[in-house]
Amino acid sequence: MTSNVARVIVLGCATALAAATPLSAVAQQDDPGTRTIAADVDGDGTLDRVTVRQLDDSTQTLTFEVAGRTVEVTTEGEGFAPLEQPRRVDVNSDGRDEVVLARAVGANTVTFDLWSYDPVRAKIFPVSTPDGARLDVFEGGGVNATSGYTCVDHPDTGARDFVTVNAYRTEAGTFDGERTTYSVDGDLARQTDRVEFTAVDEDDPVLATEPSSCGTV
Ligand SMILES: [Ca+2]
Ligand SMILES: [Ca+2]
Repeated sequence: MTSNVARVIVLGCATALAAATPLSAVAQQDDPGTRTIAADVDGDGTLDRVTVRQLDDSTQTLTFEVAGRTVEVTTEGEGFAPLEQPRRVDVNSDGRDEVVLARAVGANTVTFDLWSYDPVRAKIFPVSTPDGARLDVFEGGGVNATSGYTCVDHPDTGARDFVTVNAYRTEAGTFDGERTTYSVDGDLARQTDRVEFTAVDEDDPVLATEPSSCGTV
């Protein structure tokens, strides 16, 4: 299984185990290997339960309880605890929430995937670029780099773009990098703009990101 392929399980083994646990108990447990949030992943106006659960050192499950059904995907996830809280976002402002899920936590940078629920197929998909590669989202960077994501609204059309920023500090102390804009439709992220920059100061607006602009952090 490559990093770009997610194994999708609907009502799989782990889900069956979860189903045996009363929902109230799940909500109240303080398990560092599990995180639950509410998000409207199908866009019907009702919040759905979203749970990430660490299975082993390299695998985690993402479970949506939506419209009376439990849908789950098993994907890569480092064995870190406590788990990063999944983030409820709406990266295209269509009223259907996506979920930002940590895949790897490094010393300075967290790598995220963006997950989208398809109500028609009743499956969870990683947001990917047209070539099938997962859209990598990075945050952090430490002293010598900076990465993040932000959303840009277009009030005239109601559209919202998803923007990633990745830059590295040069020996001169300034930053070189890129700011890439995507239009996300379902699980497909089309690049609509890409700006490369060099020698910008750390407070330059081109480096600015505000995750909360994509929804609830
Ligand atoms: Ca819903
Ligand atoms: Ca959305």
